[in-house]
Amino acid sequence: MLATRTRRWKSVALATAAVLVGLTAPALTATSAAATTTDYDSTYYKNAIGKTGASLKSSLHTIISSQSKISYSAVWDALKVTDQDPNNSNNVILLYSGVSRAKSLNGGDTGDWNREHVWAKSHGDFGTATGPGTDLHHLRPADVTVNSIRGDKDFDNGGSTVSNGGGSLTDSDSFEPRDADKGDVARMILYMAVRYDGGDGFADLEPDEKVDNGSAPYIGKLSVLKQWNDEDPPSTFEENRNQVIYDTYQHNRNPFIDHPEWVDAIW
Ligand SMILES: [Ca+2]
Ligand SMILES: [Ca+2]
Repeated sequence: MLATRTRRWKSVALATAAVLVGLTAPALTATSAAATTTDYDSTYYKNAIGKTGASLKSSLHTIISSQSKISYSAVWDALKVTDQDPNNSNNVILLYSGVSRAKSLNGGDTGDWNREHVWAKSHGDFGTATGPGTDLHHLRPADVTVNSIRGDKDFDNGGSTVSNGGGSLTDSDSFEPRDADKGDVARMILYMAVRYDGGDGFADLEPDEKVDNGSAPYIGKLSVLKQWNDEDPPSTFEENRNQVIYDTYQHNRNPFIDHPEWVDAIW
């Protein structure tokens, strides 16, 4: 069951229309993610509601750290469920390119899809041991070639067109997903930052403002991720995979899919 969601604009800037006809069209600009309520506020998120900043982040860490974990080999079959094409149950939808591809084409050859770590596993060097490297909340099916082009780059705007990348761009030190995946990427990265705080034998993952983080446990750029969270609110597809992960696999949720306004409340 999907959580019901009520949105309202927290703040809306109305550009003043020019009085004289023909000069300027009125513009309506959303300036932050809409505040939301979900079915989980009085239960799952009970201890986080009403908090902001470090207090909210700490509460959410405790809440989402209660979870089941799966092995890296089990991730293949899980992705065939979490990312199933709603219009073709034989296929999955690939991150970045947005194409629908046969579930049976999972593998490592050109034309296959494989397991994209949106939080690149070299950033904090957590590998594919059961833990952050097998956390479905940031793993997505991606085209093998596009996944290789993204590599372990940080996220930022700009670059040249990625071949078969659905409109994604890249340059020497960063990757920009296609518009429809920008918010998804932001919410996955920030989920990882809240979930992994160094207390479980893995690095404390955090966002920062850099694009040359290398193997440090950071991913940038935070200011760009915040912008992407605002520009690309959670879709039905994204909400569904959050629900499937919660119901079937890990029994924890990505708070930023349920409450995208919590991104600005923390960062
Ligand atoms: Ca999206
Ligand atoms: Ca962290």
